[in-house]
Parts: sequence; structure tokens; C-alpha cells
Amino acid sequence: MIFNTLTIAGVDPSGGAGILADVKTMSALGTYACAVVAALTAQNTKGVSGVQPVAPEFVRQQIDTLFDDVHIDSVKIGMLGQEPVTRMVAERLAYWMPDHIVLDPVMVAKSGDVLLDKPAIATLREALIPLSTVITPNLPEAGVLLGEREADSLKQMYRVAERLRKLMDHHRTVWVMLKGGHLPGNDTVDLLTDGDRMIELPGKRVDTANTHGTGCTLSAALCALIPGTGDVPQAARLAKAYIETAIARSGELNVGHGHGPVHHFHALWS
Ligand code: PXL
Repeated sequence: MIFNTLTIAGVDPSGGAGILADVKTMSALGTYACAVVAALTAQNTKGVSGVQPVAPEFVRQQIDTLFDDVHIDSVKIGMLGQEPVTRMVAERLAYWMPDHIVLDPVMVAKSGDVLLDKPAIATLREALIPLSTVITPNLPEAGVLLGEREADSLKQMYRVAERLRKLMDHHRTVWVMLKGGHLPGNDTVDLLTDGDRMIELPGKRVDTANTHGTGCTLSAALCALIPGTGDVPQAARLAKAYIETAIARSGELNVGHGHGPVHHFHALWS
């Protein structure tokens, strides 16, 4: 059984982040990847030089035309850019209601460029998070979603994960995967909670500059692995193993002079 996955996100022409990274990840992990373009960027591995919105009405047309024909098993949401697009995506996903929605609340690029406007944050919290089955914020994004200071310890991360989970109290089985990579130290911990269980997912920090698109890649991997495993904690462990190897083997690629991409096809290319 080959599952169909969909990314709704922005385009990074350098292919390290956004839709291109998602499609590579979803393909590398054995799913058939579809993509709806929600925003355009001009960028390379050094930074974003421009952002161009896509008309919300055309985002609607892409989503409706696709879902009208193709059964989508799992959706990942990344960069949406502006509030009207965010609202439209929430409205159309509420209509089509795919089984799994992984929301990566992308706000700022590694280079510091803004990828989501301020009015979209409330819409994300009120319209899109309640539809999602997993959200994957990093610590700065979690702080913005909660309107709080960024967590700076594992103890605070536990509280933040619990508070984020409370934003998701509705009929779905929903998980928060809070990424702890912004805390200092060589060992990193992500937290995964569904309100009952709180699972620590440990990781090792890899010393490399090739970190462009790691968040995109992780959430796309999660999206691809959930239908097959049927289990979010198991999918999260596998997704972390995938991104860790992709980062560790990024040195095999030779792309640009800034923060390079990770090696999405490490298991296929020898
Ligand atoms: O990693 C966040 C991100 C998401 N989506 C797009 C991006 C970036 C970062 O640069 O360009 C399109």
C-alpha cells in the first residue's frame, strides 16, 4: 500500500526547505507526494531575498481540484505567508478533513526572514491548530503561539508542551511535538504529548552548518510516516532518525555557501 501525502507550503527554489524539501522527504520515505503552493520565495542557502504571496482563491482552487480527485492520506502544512491564505487553508481542510494533518507553524526562516505575517498567528491558533493531528513548533514558535517568553529549560518545555496541548482540546487524537533544538548543549530533547503521555525523544546535535530546512524535513517525514505506522510516537522516532541521518550525511552534497540542505536521499544514493 503506497500512501498519498500532500504538502501545503512555500517554495524555496534552492530546494533545501519548503515544498521541495517536503516532496523529497515524502518520496524518500516511500509515499506519493503532492504539493499545493501557498507562497513563493526567492532564496538561496544564505537567505531569503523576496517573498511573493499566492492569491488565496488560487490556493483554494489547488486544494479543491486535488482533493476532488486524489485520496490524500496525510497532509503537512508549512509556510503559509499571509493571514488570508492561512484562513483559506483552514477552511478547505475543515471541508475535506484528511485523516492526518501535521502542522509545522513556520514563522521565521533560519536567516531571520519573516515567513508568516502577524495577523496569521491568531488564525493559526484558532482555525488551523484545532484541525491538526500533530503540531511541531520549535521553542520560539511555541512562545509566539502561547504569547509567552521562550522556554529556556527542559522543565519549562514540559509546561509549554502541556499548554500547547490544551489549545488542541477537541475531538481528534492530537499531539504536540515540541522541538528542543534551541536549548544549548550537545544533547537535544524533543517532547511529544497527547495530554496523557509525555514522551521524551532524545537526540544528538550534529556539528554542521547544513541545517537549512531541518524543520520542514522533520514535519514532512512525520506526515509520511504516520499513515504506515498508525502511531504518532513511533512515526516521530522514525522521523527523527531520518532527519538525523540526513543532517549527518549532508556533507556529501555540495550546495551553496550558506546553510546547506540536508541529504534527503541518503538511503537511496550510495
Ligand atoms: O524552514 C522554514 C521554511 C519553510 N518554508 C519555506 C522556507 C523556509 C525557510 O527558509 O523557505 C518556503
